[in-house]
Amino acid sequence: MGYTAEHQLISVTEKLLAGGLGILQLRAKNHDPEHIARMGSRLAPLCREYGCLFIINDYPEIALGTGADGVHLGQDDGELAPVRAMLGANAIIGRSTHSPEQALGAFRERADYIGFGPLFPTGTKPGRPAIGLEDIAGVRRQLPEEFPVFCIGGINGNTLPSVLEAGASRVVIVSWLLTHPDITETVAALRKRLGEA
Ligand code: TZP
Ligand code: MG
Repeated sequence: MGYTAEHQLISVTEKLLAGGLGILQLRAKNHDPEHIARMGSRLAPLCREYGCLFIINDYPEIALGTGADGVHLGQDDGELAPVRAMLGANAIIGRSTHSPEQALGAFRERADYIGFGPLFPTGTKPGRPAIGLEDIAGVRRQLPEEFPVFCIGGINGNTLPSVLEAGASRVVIVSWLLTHPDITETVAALRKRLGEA
């Protein structure tokens, strides 16, 4: 990642944080671990300054080395227990889930939160079938109320009302936020709306 891309990442992050972002995940599929570690080392203190949790996707050892709050694992990223042993009881470990069965499985292996989706088709995860909104209420019902379920995938200003109506209380939004002309305002408005949901 060159200087401009790094600078852009920091600048976008500052805009997100200024709007009151609650959690930031560094997900950089096309970058090598050294770059991810370098970016993580810059983003971790920035997030802390704003009181935003910071999670590294895919690499527990980078989460450990950068002082991130935790790590996010996909379905193919192995068992959670060894990662917990590496990062400690206070680390936040999340898991991506794509069905009610996987959601329950992640809860049982003691994930701290799950991502649930993609609800809608999304260019951020091409080829991954959308699961729709029908299962959100069921997943919410089968898990304790305080267990965080983050609905993800294709959420934007148009789809958000239906996602909230389906029972979601937390959302992950990537492309809609990052392409919005006013990122800070949009995060602030979303926070307000989700607080009311
Ligand atoms: N996993 C399921 S959907 C998704 C990930 C990482 C990306 C969601 O991105 P967007 O751009 O908000 O649709
Ligand atoms: Mg992964």
